[in-house]
Amino acid sequence: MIEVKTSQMAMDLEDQYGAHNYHPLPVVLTKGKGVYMWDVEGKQYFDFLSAYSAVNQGHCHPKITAALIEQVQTLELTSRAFYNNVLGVYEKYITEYFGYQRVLPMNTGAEGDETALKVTRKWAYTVKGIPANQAKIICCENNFHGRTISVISMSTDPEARDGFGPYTPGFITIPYNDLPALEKALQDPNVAGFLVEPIQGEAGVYVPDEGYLKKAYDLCKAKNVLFIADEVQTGIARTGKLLACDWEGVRPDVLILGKALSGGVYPISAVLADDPIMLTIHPGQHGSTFGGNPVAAKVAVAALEVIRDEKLAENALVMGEIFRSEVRKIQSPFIELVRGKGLLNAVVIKPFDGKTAWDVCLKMRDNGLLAKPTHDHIIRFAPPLVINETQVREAVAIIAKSLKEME
Ligand code: IF1
Repeated sequence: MIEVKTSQMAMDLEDQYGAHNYHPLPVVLTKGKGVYMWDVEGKQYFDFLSAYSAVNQGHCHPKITAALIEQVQTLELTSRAFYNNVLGVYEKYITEYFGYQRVLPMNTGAEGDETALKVTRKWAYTVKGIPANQAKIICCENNFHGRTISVISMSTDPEARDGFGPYTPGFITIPYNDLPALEKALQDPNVAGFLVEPIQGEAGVYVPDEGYLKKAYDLCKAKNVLFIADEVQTGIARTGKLLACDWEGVRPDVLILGKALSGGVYPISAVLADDPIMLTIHPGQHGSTFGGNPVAAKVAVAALEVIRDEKLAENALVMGEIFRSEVRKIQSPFIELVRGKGLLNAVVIKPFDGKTAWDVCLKMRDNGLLAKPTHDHIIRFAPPLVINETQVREAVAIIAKSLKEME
């Protein structure tokens, strides 16, 4: 294998041989530990993306990597054609952890969402009694649930969607954070479920009004419609509670998890639900070669233990408060708005002097902090949840310095 000696060489290789489906910030990372990452030249950075909230437990957490290494050297994959001695232990652990009767293990977040759609449709036909092929699922404008054909069929983002038709039917799109629109859509007797992100991530960390989730849940209940929460990004302590739905005491009928379920070391997703919903799926009707494999099972247990043992929800809550209040003190013509919950935060950037959010991210990179713009004018700030107060203050100083240098 050829050795990458410079950042330029790594970028050239990706440019020449990879599909051009991403536009990364120009920085080539080679090592990670806790809240830090290092580039090929040895420069150290704060990671304020956490691989889109997959690395909540911090980079290369010793307990999670040890679980992975031990299991991968013992038994890596059996497929679900046979039982293995780890999966059931994981299933008991995660269902008790989140308070559900059953789990269906998959790999990526998009597969988790696909699974939730299938489970909901199956429940609609076999339990609710919706006529064959008539089930509808309500989704929200500006959602992000992944990249598969059915998932992008729900998207309202032209970039995610255009040029990939024909689309999967059976979705009703309503505005996010709009209870009257939900109430109206729920009049249709063929509605099976309402799929929602408790905070919209890709939309720019859009936090709905207080009470929205609870009232939406109650509206769904009144119509015997499943409340499906996509907590792939918001779940697992990111927002300062174990689940973002916990903020309003809502227990989703169908819960989708991904990303931090592995602490970033392995693709692991899961759908949780109770018997009347989950047991509508019978052998042969859904699955995946890798879903629930022994390595994933061991890793997920370790990753969830770390969240609990290190009190990462509690830490995210406190550090998030400090982060937002410190960033709000920065005097800069670039800052329009700071919002978020726990350590899922966004700063809305006002273009100034021809400079955009992308330029701010380049400047922060130069000063040792990595973050990524979304929608041209929003920067997401979501460090690993193991960050401490000194590090939060250092990071905010880098953000302030970077904005100052751009004036
Ligand atoms: C990329 C965004 C974040 C998600 C929710 C399901 C999935 C995601 C709520 C699918 C994935 C990612 C994927 C990543 C960019 C990223 C993202 F900016 F696009 F929106 F996090 F904010 N549900 N989100 O956020 O999970 O299949 O990717 O495992 O590069 O596309 P996946």
